[in-house]
Amino acid sequence: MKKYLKYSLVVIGLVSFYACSNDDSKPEEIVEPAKEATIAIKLASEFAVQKYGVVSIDPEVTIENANGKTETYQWSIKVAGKDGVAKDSIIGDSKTLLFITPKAADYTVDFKVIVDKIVKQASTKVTVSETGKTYTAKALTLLDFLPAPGYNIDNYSTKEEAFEAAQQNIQEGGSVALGTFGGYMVTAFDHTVINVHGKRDFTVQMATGSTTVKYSPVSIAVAYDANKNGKADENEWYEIAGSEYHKSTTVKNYELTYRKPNASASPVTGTLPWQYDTAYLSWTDNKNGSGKITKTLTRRRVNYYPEWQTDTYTLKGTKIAIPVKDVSDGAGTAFNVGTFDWGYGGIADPTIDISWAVDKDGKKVHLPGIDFVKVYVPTFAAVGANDLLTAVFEEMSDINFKAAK
Ligand SMILES: [Ca+2]
Ligand SMILES: [Ca+2]
Repeated sequence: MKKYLKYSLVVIGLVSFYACSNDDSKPEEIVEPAKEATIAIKLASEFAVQKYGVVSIDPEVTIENANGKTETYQWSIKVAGKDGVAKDSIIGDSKTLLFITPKAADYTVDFKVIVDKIVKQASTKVTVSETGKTYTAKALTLLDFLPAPGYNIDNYSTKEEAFEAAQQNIQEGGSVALGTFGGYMVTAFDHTVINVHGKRDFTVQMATGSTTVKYSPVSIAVAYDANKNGKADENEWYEIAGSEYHKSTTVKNYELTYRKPNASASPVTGTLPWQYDTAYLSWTDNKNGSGKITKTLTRRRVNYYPEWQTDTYTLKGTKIAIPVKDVSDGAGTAFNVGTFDWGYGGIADPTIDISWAVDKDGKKVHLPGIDFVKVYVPTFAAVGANDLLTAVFEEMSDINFKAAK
């Protein structure tokens, strides 16, 4: 082995492999030592931005003699630790840094390019100024809202009334019922929720169920207002790909059309005592499926269908299977309902990392932060006498938010 040590590291890797599988009788290969990689960085010395604003820091990086090695990037700032000693806090690992911070100050941002064992560093200064505005951790502005049918939705005769009531509930810390599959709401924060590197960023709290009231987790989509027009444009939305996203039972681009129940039709009683009207509310989907939602005896006086909606309406999203098990020997009076592991609202840990966002093809996207969040019900299931699985929104907040001093 000793005779090989004069060669470069690259060659050692290759030779070690041969040494394991072959005896020493193999003829020597003469390989020129590889040239060391060289890295050159051009980075502007100063940037300026307002707090919660995004500035793109885009260095020019030239690498020679990389010998097939891929470069890695690291952006960091110095942050005072609990002991008062400044430590490097990593804030990015892609070539371009989308810098955003909640605190007005001067930041020295360090940049490292690493190729194999060669490291090149550069730094720049970012001046972050105040905006004069005050901010809140919670998303309090409702932009859009449409519940799916459900026994617990708030009914109003016009869409405007329903919207106003939901907006007021959000601002006053109340709740908003979303019904069953596809029911949604879109809310806006008053600041861009920062996608903190390597950390979860916001949380979606939903009402928690009981023995008789069962709720569904909710799916989440996020939008960064990239064009700064204050609106969530169609091409700015990305879905949070949680634990169920890649499962074979998950149906992307699912569409469910609900039909308004005929108020004068006679109820079609089922065989079980709670089945008040088994033909109550018809639905069809875009997978050739169809069926009817049963009205339960307890809710017989409730209108499940939003009164302000016309004869039919369609809701869309990714449909996720949720385990639902009758534990009442088929009487339909008691159920165990499963949950999802991570990446959804209304689960044990409803904190979301913005880095889980994916595009329409399921490809990960990097967002510096998000301004808008859509919450929708991804399940379509009923739990017998306890009626439809629905979801009830309570609160959404930026978990890394620090109130201005
Ligand atoms: Ca994050
Ligand atoms: Ca926009």
